[in-house]
Amino acid sequence: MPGRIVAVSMPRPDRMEAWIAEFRPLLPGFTVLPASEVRDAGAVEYAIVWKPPAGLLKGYPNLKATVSVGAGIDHVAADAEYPRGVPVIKTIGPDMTLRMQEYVCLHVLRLHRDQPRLEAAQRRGAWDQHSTPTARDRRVGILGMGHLGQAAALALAGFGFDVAGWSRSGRGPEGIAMFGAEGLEAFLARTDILVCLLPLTAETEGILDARTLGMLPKGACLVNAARGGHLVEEDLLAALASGQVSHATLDVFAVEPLPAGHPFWSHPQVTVTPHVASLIDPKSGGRVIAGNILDFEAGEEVRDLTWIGRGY
Ligand code: OXD
Repeated sequence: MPGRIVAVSMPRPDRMEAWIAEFRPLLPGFTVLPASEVRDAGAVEYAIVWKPPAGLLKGYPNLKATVSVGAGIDHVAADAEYPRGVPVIKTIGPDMTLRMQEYVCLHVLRLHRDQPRLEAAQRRGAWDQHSTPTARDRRVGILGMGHLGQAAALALAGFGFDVAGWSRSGRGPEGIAMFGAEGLEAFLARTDILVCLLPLTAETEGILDARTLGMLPKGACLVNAARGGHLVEEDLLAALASGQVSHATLDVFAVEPLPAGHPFWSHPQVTVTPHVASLIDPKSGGRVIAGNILDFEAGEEVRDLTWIGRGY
């Protein structure tokens, strides 16, 4: 008899095995099983998921909470049958935050220092010596000032960049200029390098389109480390062709893996990375997830607990 069950569902069985091996010793009192091996759906109290199949979670009548193996919960919300009263716990540990800071700083610095142009020059064997502005003359804008957005903004400010943030509430950390819901146009107009770290919701889907890209200063750059659904891909291709956007660094795509032959793969003004900005690993992620489940069980506050449909 498995007793109280934690069911795990992930699209890649090879990765799921490594996660389950981490969870088992960290969740004493629970039987941790792949969802496909659960025989008594009524015994499932927690589900740890990444892109769960539609309808899976509504099949657990005693589910107390769902855990997203990542900061985003859009992959859970995508299940129209999700039992709305069941909370979702996001996974945002210190390692994920650090990785996102690293990714954002790496790519903002790369664009700031014109590295794509230097790399293209190297391929041509050209000595393309030119100077770039210093960080204090480069205006970086972070779209989405949740936990990861704030951490990225502070790390960039540490390099001396002129950093601003945009969030619906307009609230952000001390020292970062903030713009609220009404200030999107002004925020974009002062942004040379735009970094998208928004959650994907009905309100933010397609936010990076011809209209908003057109509000950036001509020749601005984009880094999207949030979700492919934020970006209207054809609008970006048009903005790159017209010079409105000079370079885009994309970690996330409407369809992942990015299909073979997609124009982004070979576009000289696009850098593609395979959704690795803040890829969570079983060692550190396992501790964060198990800790959140145990806190929830003990009735303690879980900071990253939310509900589907709450907005962003
Ligand atoms: C996440 C991600 O949501 O890596 O954490 O995309």
